[in-house]
Amino acid sequence: MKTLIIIDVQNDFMPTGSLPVPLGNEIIPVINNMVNKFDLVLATQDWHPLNHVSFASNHKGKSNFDVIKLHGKPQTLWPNHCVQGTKGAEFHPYLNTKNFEAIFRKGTNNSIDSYSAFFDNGHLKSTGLTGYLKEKGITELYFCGLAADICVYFSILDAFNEGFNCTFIEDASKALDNNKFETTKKDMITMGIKIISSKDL
Ligand code: VGL
Ligand code: ZN
Repeated sequence: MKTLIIIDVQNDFMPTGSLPVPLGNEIIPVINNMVNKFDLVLATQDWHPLNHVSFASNHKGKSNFDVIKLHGKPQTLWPNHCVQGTKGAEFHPYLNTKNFEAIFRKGTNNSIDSYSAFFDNGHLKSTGLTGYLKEKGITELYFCGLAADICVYFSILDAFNEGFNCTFIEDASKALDNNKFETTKKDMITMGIKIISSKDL
């Protein structure tokens, strides 16, 4: 069963949002035009409480994009984004969500960040996505969305390590930092993850 996982296509990651991904809005028509090529379409939402540890506003004296140590690991501090129940956390209004079979929310625990659709950043807690996919016998996953160098990348890494066959759809994704994206792409190629264009589907 050919399965698409659409990562975090939410208002706050759009050019007019609080944590803008350059040209993030350009992927909407690309995604809408390809969803019918899949047997199953799933999506994620970054879904933070207002007191989330990844927000610079919750750390006295810290600024957006500072990096701190959290549970012994580097944590980037972000502007407030995708706060549960706000407009910014909603899917982009033009994204066709009609055929989404399920939506997985992540980053809901205030004390740990979660870039991947599968696990939090400390790999302490699963979102249940692996179990959901394995129960359905799914082996082949396609990924797209925002941000290509962060949440899409970490979702693909986890999916690969969970034994799924992974493909990244490049023109249906945009990166927050294009230099970092080049590195993550090399990583993906080294691991044997396929990188395609939606035209190849
Ligand atoms: C994301 C930074 C913080 C993402 C989420 O969806 O890529 N990036 N939270
Ligand atoms: Zn976030």
